[in-house]
Amino acid sequence: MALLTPQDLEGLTKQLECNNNTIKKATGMDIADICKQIYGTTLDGEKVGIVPITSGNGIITNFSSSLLTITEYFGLDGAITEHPDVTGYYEAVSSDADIILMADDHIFIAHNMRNGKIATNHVCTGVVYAEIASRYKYADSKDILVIGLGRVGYAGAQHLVKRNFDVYAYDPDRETMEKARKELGIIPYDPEEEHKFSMVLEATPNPNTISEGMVAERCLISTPGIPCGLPEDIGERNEIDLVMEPLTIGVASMLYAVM
Ligand code: NAD
Ligand code: 2YG
Ligand code: MG
Repeated sequence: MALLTPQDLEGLTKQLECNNNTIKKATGMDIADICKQIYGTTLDGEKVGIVPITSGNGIITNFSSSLLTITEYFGLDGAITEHPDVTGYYEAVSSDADIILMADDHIFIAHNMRNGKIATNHVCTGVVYAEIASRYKYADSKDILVIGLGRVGYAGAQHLVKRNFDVYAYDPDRETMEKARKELGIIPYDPEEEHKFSMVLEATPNPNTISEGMVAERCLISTPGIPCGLPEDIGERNEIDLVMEPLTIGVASMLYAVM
């Protein structure tokens, strides 16, 4: 799995504000409104314990401090524990944290200690980016394209099917496509075919996954994928609203999911 780098997290607040403006312009709602709509919950100053985790590839510089910035941006009372790992977890629980945030190389969770709810970053990221794409004001139909059906994209596609969109999807992995067709009822999409979408969810770890034949002249591309899958020239030739941000939107979704 591709891990975040400290460079991805540079200028996080600016990236957040810029994306929030794009989302408002494209959907009429901001990130918090979208999360409230998805989960039917609100945040109310909860205490969030952020536990650095050293296992595997270890601490990512700025990861915990970025989580602190995000929790504070959404009006919560965040704190990074002094120690990492089990000692840090003990510290967070002992200091009465309502929600614990922590990640190793495989899974990133939010756990609400009050109500027992637990949420993962990959599912919450897929769901929130899918919801953003689906709320595009200038959509020309209910057709929506999902590019990449891994942990994030599969959850996004599932969310869109539940919301009754016509969900087309593409992943080069045949078994993944077959599973998504059988389990979710997605419509298999062939990237060689000319079918232009005004709403796109891209969730791959690769660049240049989006081609001219896939996108309507005016469209919303909602993509958690790092690096960005949209080639620069396609962005220049079309009127594209691009939502793309490395951490905040997914974490907001996790926080609302456990309320
Ligand atoms: P994953 O490895 O589980 O899935 C990636 C999928 O993309 C795979 O199924 C792969 O076959 C598919 N794929 C590769 N090239 C493709 C192409 N050209 N067209 C279509 N599909 C293609 O990864 P994941 O956990 O789902 O994460 C996806 C991306 O999202 C990664 O870059 C990850 O770092 C990023 N991510 C971002 C956030 C965020 O908040 N921005 C959160 C979580 C993950
Ligand atoms: O506590 C730390 O500093 C580290 N143990 C954090 C490790 C996080 C690893 N996960 C990722 O890089 C992502 N794939 C998931 C993060 C979500 C946003 N892209
Ligand atoms: Mg995010």
